[in-house]
This record gives sequence, structure tokens and C-alpha cells, in this order.
Amino acid sequence: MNNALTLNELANEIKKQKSTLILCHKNPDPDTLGSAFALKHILLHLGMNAEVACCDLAQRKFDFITGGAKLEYTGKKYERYIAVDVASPAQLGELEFLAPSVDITIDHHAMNTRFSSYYESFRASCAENIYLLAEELGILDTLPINFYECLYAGMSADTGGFRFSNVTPDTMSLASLVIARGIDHAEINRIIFDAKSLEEIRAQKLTYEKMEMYEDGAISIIVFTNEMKNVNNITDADIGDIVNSVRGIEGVLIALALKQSSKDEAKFSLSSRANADIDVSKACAILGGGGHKRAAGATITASSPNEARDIVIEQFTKLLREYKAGNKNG
Ligand SMILES: [Mn+2]
Repeated sequence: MNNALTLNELANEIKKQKSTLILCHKNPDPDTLGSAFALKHILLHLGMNAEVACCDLAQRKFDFITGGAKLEYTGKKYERYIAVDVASPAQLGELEFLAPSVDITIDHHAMNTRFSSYYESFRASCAENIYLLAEELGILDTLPINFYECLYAGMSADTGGFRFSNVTPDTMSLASLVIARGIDHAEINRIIFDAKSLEEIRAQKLTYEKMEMYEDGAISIIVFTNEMKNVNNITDADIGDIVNSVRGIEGVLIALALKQSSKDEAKFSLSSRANADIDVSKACAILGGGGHKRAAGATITASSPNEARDIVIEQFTKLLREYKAGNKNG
């Protein structure tokens, strides 16, 4: 049954002694990884066997969260499956076939499809929910420092270093409690935001060369093709947050990144970000995806990169014009 769990019910479920596989979303970011490994700390502390799996490799620089674990799904059977920061079965990527086995989802996406029993709160990060769970279990003082490093990584990453509009007084209060545990928060932020591989820098350079602007510079888009990746020795992990490069340009209200799939050249994964009060998840929903109001995604099927771009630009141009018309009237 796909019912909503209260925090207390979630804690009671978590306490049941079951071997557990924790699932992250594809292209794993510090929130899904931090939530998963923090939850693993909780389960280990409660005396259970727990592992984390993801269809994609985590970036090496996130070893401080994963401990360098491979995250591959081995086919081993577990008594319980928990998805963290996963909004829909499709977000499991190649592990989507495990979606029917998921017993509990812990998430913070407003557009979660509730594919299992779920605990959700619309906090800025999923990591905050894991903190609340540990608090409910009464074990905050007994968890290792790495538990707090994992949570801080998730909170900081999903709020852009506590700069995005999703930050609330609750976010800052929780971050304060996490920092009080003695973590090296400056080093975590340096790793997340400043440490880039040479390949990531090369991808960024290419992005600034190839990006296109629409609607008088209010929409920026980069279409990252397989050819661009192959010629420049760039992997999908290197362009994970490339949308932030086109988002930083003055005057941009909607930033878009389309990445051609390395496995299926007719598929393009779309990331969208809003620099104003524009609900980009609406346009993504029309395109078959979803996400948060100011950060959402979808997968586009098209016969060429240009066709994929045109499909996306059409929807977001409409969205932008609606926003501008609304501003004029209001
Ligand atoms: Mn998240």
C-alpha cells in the first residue's frame, strides 16, 4: 500500500530488523548520496545489515560520503528496499526494475509519484528528513561524525551552499545543529562547489562556446551532444551540473541543459533552473518529467540534438511569456 507515513511511523518501520538496500537516484548528487549513507549509519547503528546502490557511479570527490563504495547492484536479495531523494521510478535509471520492490521512499520533492509507502516533507533537502528520523529514534548523540558530514553535504548541495530560494529558517536551524557536531563544513563546501576535475573545466569551456540564448537573453541553453563528449574525453559525470554554468549569466531567467544519452542517442536528459519566480516543473511535466518549482528535469526523445532543443525551447518560451505577461498585468 502506498500510504503516507508520519515521522513516528517511519521510525517504527526503520526499527524493524531487516537487511536493507538503500537506493539513490541516477546521476547521484550529494543529497541522494548523503541521505543514503546517513541512513546506512542509522541502520548499522540499530544492528542491521545495509548497503547502498545506484545505477551510476558517484564522483570520486564524494568519497567522503561513500567511503569509495562502488554502489553497484549485485542482484543480492534484501528484506527491505528504501529509496531516498527519488521522486519517481524513472529516477532510479537502470535500477527502475526495482521500483515495485521499494517498501519505503523518503523524499522532499513536491512532485513525488508515491510509488511506495512514503515519508515526505518539502524541506530543502532529503538529508533534513534523515536528521529528523535520527532525532525521532533518539540516537543523534550516538551516531558517528560522518553521519553529520553526509547530512551537511546534502543540505548544502541542494541549497547551492544555502543560497537558493528553498532555504528556510528551518534549513538554517538544522544546518546549525549539524555544524555544532564539529564537522569541517568549509572543506565539504570546497569539495562540492569548488573542486572540479580538468574534464569538468573543459566541459564548462565548451558550454560557454556552444550555448545559445533565446528571448533576448532570458533563456540560455546548452545542448551537450555525444560528439562533444567523445571528442573532448568528457564523461556524463563531468557534465552533471553543467546547467549551473548557463544559469550564471546576467539576464537569464530560465537556464536549460540538454545532455544526449551515451547509451541511446535519441534520448536527451533535460535540466532546467529558474532565476525568477517561474515554475519550471510545469514545463517539465508537459515534457513528461517533473521536479521542484525552480529546479526540474525531463527526458526528451528526438531524432537529433536540434530537434530536442526545439522541443524544449518551444515549451520554455511559452512558460517565460506567460510569466512576463503575468508580471505586466499584476
Ligand atoms: Mn534532493
